Amino acid sequence: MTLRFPDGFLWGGAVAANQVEGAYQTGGKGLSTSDLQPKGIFGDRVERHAGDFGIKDTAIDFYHRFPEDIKLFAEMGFTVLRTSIAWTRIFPQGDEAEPNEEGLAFYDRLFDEMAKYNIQPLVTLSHYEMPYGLIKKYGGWGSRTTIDCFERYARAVFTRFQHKVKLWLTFNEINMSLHAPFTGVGLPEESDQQAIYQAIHHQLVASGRAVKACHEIVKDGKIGNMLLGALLYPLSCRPADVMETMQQNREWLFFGDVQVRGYYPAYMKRFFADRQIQINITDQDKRDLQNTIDYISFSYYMTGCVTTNEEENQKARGNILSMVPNPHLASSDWGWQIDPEGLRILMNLLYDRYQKPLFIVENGLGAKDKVEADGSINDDYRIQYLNDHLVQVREAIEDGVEVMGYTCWGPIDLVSASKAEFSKRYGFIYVDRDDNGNGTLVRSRKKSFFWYQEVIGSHGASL
Ligand code: BGP
Repeated sequence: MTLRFPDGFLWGGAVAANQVEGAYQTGGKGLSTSDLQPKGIFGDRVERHAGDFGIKDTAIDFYHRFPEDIKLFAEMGFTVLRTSIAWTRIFPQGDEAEPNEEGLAFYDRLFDEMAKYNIQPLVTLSHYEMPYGLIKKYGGWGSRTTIDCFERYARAVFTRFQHKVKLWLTFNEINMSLHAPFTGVGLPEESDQQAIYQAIHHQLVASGRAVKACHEIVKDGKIGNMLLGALLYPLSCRPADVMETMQQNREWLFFGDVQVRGYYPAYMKRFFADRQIQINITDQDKRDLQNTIDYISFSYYMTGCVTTNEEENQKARGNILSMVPNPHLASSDWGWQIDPEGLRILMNLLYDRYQKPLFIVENGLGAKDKVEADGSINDDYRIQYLNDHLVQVREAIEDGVEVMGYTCWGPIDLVSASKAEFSKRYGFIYVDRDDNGNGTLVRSRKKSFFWYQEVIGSHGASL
């Protein structure tokens, strides 16, 4: 049997505004939550003053250098590029009556540049950032006013870019709000579960409203959700471990269940009751939630294990979620366990559960790269990781899973989200910059650049 990728399968990469653009105070942009977290999404929140050092302030200066970068993506053969719009370029404080023309004009230029090479944009409305103005004034997603502001923002960008952008996503890794409340819902880290779930509810309502607006405004447009694909396995076959694993998987699948089905799943009734959480859900909220997404997108980096054994639990590690290590898997330098087969398992699980097309919008290996004396970068470890994962995507397609495309994370080196480091690199394109902000920002092609070019050129046959 020859396994193949379907016609129309989109190939590309994914970046996020706050991790590449820089220019954090240019063009009328307001401060976002990301600007206040110079040490990453788990770092402390700080007040910013002009001239403070934060690696994301310049990032890779994509704001000014995007024509060169898009040209390099085109050289690899990209047919899609996932990026996000910085909400604060469009509504600097979040609650203005009218959008900021300079911000809109920037994204016009960016999408026009992509169009020159037939690269389709896939745009996330909010990737780990929101206007700080909405937090100061209303308390972020704790307030229903934020829902209205988000809808105004979504309608403004759908209207402006309706002919240039057909593929949209609402909130990046919406389930991360549980682990990084400030980044996810604009609440203090010490917020209790009651406050966090109410804010998440508001975000889910806003997601529904954005879906409705997209369907009204963007002809032939499609809008999806975005989940951190946090697949968990039981560490043992003890029924208690299997049960605990099911419960923990539900904590993230819950978001997909609401966004795909349009209502809260039955299991959340007991989940909330056990924790004395009461969500205020209005009749209008219920109607808004019924605007369900067209496709499911997700990130996939690793899997982890769950156990009810206290001693084993002490070994939990991994810097995004606490997972118990799987003894059968190797780890990246950052402790993320590498599991290509898990991607096939996850894709089957999501497709069985939802019967909606999937889009893998993030996948990749963060690693330290070495520049050789002749300037070459031989990132065979990255090639191996991506190759192994793409082989499993192809298997999942053969299993019957409908897949729209694949955008690996960080096709060009960028600032890492979790710790705002620069030395954790994902790119096919090297950017000369270090953790202290030194470097020329000059771009160069790594070995993986040519590998991916061949993969895309052969539509996956070279894998
Ligand atoms: C996801 C985020 C991205 C990204 C990626 C890699 O969670 O959506 O923004 O950065 O993870 O994580 P990191 O940058 O911490 O290595």
